[in-house]
Amino acid sequence: MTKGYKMPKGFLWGGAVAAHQLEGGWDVDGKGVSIADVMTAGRNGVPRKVTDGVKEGEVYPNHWGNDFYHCYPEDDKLFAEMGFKCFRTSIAWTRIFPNGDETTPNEAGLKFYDDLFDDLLSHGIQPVVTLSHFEIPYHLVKAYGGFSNRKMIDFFVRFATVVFDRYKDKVKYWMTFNEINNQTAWSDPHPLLQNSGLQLGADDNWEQAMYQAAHYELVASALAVQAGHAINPDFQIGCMVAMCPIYPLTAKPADVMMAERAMQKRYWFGDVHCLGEYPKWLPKYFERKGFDMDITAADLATLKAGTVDYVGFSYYMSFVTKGRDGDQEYDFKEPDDFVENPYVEKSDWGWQIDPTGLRYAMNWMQDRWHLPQFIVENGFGAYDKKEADGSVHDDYRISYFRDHILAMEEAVALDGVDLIGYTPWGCIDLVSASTGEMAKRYGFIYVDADDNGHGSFDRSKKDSFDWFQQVIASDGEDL
Ligand code: P53
Repeated sequence: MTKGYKMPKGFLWGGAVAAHQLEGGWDVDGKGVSIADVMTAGRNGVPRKVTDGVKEGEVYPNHWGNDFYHCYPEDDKLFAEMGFKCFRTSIAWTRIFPNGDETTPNEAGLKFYDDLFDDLLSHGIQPVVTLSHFEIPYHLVKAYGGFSNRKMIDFFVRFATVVFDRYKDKVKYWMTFNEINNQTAWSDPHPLLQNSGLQLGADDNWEQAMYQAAHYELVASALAVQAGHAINPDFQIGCMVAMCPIYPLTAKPADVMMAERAMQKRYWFGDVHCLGEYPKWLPKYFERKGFDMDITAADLATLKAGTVDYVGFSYYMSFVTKGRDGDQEYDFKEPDDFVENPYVEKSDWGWQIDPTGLRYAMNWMQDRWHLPQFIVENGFGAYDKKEADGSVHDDYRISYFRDHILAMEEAVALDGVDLIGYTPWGCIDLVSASTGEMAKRYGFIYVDADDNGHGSFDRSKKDSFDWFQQVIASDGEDL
């Protein structure tokens, strides 16, 4: 056993998921079609496809997820048994506003989350809720072009206000947009579709479109923060960034400058969310690139007035980049400018395993954004083998968690980072966001289902279940 550091009293140990990746029930009780419902299954190295609506004969794994929509009472019991203090999930926008542009919400959708939150609370587990986790209503994509359209701000704020008001006594911790900065990478087609509901071809100026959509999202987020605080001043409303620190390959000055620019380009979203203003380099960059941005003075005032209460972030891996000698512009482009890190191992999906990077990132964010932090995703996607007796010996997962939790505890105990909680990703097996696979498993709880939705969907405990239970019971001391 490794000895860790005890986390402070009230620390929120838990687990994290997103509605579209586990609920299933994609067309029940009045739910509309979301982006996630038109994404087919991919595989390791094979991207998912987006179809124009739901098509006969295609495989859409988010339609069934792990059937949490029907199984949550059983799952909540298992979470409670592990000792969870909180559970992060998202609200499927299309359960509340099936098309996204209605004015009256769908009562059956609202009731589902009332029942889910009540059940969690009855086990002493507080819900932590993401408003938009990769699943904008598909109608808003088709009819409005997603967040390329300023009208989306109103639709999002209406959705946020309805659920803030409905769950004001059940939910304290909220996040506006999941991994808002995930869209800085260009890989056809989904980061922009998943994050912002933009469907662009390789010939479109995707980069300008990304900055514009992100701006509207940041304004929408700032308005939601203000609306939420007006509804309940005790709300804690955070941002959510995908934190993958980017290192220079060597001490060569050009490598260091490129890594600095890479960090600026991946994390300016956090500057706006937390500090309420655009960093100085960005308007210069828009000018140099000739991007004609719709950013008004009123928008800038909104951003300043709607800063977040905490930094929610995911951490899975770090990246590395290198400079180009004599290039004054350092126009880092993701993923083209990434290089391999010779010092770390990788998962079967090529994700670089780097626990120290978590501690590094927590220090970096503390110094830059000066806000409490909440690790709302961290975990290890792996192929698991279920033995004949039903057990799953996932020692590789335990070892990933042990190293990362220790790094997190060092950031708190030794470096003074103010950390609200820790919710490992996919605490119960669910559909992968990037590949649509079930085979890329993250859970402490195994779900008997394959990539095509075949299986009993029965739940069982992996070895990591008992291990994480012991971590929580010891407040993080027994790793
Ligand atoms: P999957 C890319 C890089 C880091 C995190 O990812 C990412 C992504 C996009 O896939 O997404 C987050 O399932 C996201 C979750 C997602 C999880 O990480 O691709 O917030 O929805 O499932 C893990 O292995």
